[in-house]
Parts: sequence; C-alpha cells; structure tokens
Amino acid sequence: MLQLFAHPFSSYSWKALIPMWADGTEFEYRQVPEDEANYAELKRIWPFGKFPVLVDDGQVIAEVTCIIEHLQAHHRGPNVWIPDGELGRRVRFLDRFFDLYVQGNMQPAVDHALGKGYAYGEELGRKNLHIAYDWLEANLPDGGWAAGETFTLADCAAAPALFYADWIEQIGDTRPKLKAYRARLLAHPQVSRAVEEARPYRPYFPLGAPDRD
Ligand SMILES: N[C@@H](CCC(=O)N[C@@H](CS)C(=O)NCC(=O)O)C(=O)O
Repeated sequence: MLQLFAHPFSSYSWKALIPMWADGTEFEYRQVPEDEANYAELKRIWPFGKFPVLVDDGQVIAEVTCIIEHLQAHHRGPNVWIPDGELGRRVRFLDRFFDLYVQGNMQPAVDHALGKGYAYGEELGRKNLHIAYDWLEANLPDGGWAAGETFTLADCAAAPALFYADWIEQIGDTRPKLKAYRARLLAHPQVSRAVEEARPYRPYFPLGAPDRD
C-alpha cells in the first residue's frame, strides 16, 4: 500500500492529494506533523522533514512534482497529468511557474508572520506576486485549465498556490481571467474536497484566514 506523509492544510500536500483522489489511488494517509510517530518516521526517511513524501514499497519519493511523475509512471489512473510533447513541456513550465513564482513569492509573508522570515523578503515576495498575477492574466487561456482543455499537473500546482496567495495579496477585479480561473479551480471536485478538509485548520494561517473562500 502506498503511504503519503501529508497535512490537510499544506499547499504542497494538496498538490499530491488532488491527483491521487482524482485517480482513485489507494494510499495510507500518514498525517504530519501532529502525529509524533508519523513525523519521526518522515524525518527518518526524508531528513528535511518537508512534506508531502510518498513511500512506494520502501522507495521514498519527495518533491511533489516528482511524486506525480512517479504515480503516473507506476500507478497510472484514468488521468494524464503530464502529457507528452509540446503540451507536456507547457504543463511542466506552468508547474514550475506556480511553485516558484506564486507559492515561492507568498511564502516569505507567511514566514515573516511566523517570526521566521524578514521584512524585505516579505516586501519583495508581495511585489513579485503581483508580477506573477499580471503574467498569468496575460498568458492564461480564456477558459478551461492552465494548459488548455485538460486538468493537468499545472492545475494541481495552481489550485493551492492561487488559493493561498489570494489570501496574502488579493488577485482583485483588475485581473478577471485569473480571478475566474481561481474560481474554476475551487469548483473542481477534488480541489473543493481539499478546501473542505483544510477548513478546520484555518486558525493555523498566521495572517488570519479570510472567510470568503
Ligand atoms: N519543494 C517541495 C516543498 C514542500 C514544502 O515546502 N512543504 C511544506 C508544507 S506545504 C513543509 O513541509 N513545511 C514544513 C517545513 O518546512 O518544515 C515540494 O514541491 O514538495
């Protein structure tokens, strides 16, 4: 049985859970960090202690994009998360964009609020978040998903990234395409499940979770 070390409020955990739920992949959910035994085991197998981490018959797979690639290669379900060819290259690029330019730029504000970061990092991150929003507004398709008609790895990355980033810097009404894409993501059944399962943990959000979502 596959094991996934994850947490319901963790954005990168959502990114793994969404495709696993969509594919109907069976796995044991090992919640961290609250469960001390699970957390000790996570740190033993992946000393950085970051999650999610997948364990497949003793093989440890970290980094959620790699987890999804592993699942697609070895536990394929009905969905294709990373298509072949040019479309696949676009999907991979957008996956990097949502992780690095959206999540990566919102994290400093969260870290600073938790007393772990510094003001300049937060300021720069907030500024870059608006650059990322503007880029997405100019480059996303008018409808459908990030790379076209099919919900892919790029959307698995986008859903938690845009869900939480909007809590830090609102996308606002000046970016109607991006705002509508976020709304479509939140209406997707597996994303909606992730939002609901995370709801009890909203007090964890150090900047105060808004009640609009
Ligand atoms: N680059 C990693 C990021 C994983 C990550 O930062 N996870 C966060 C939770 S969303 C975490 O483990 N935070 C706890 C920590 O850093 O100790 C990935 O793509 O999987």
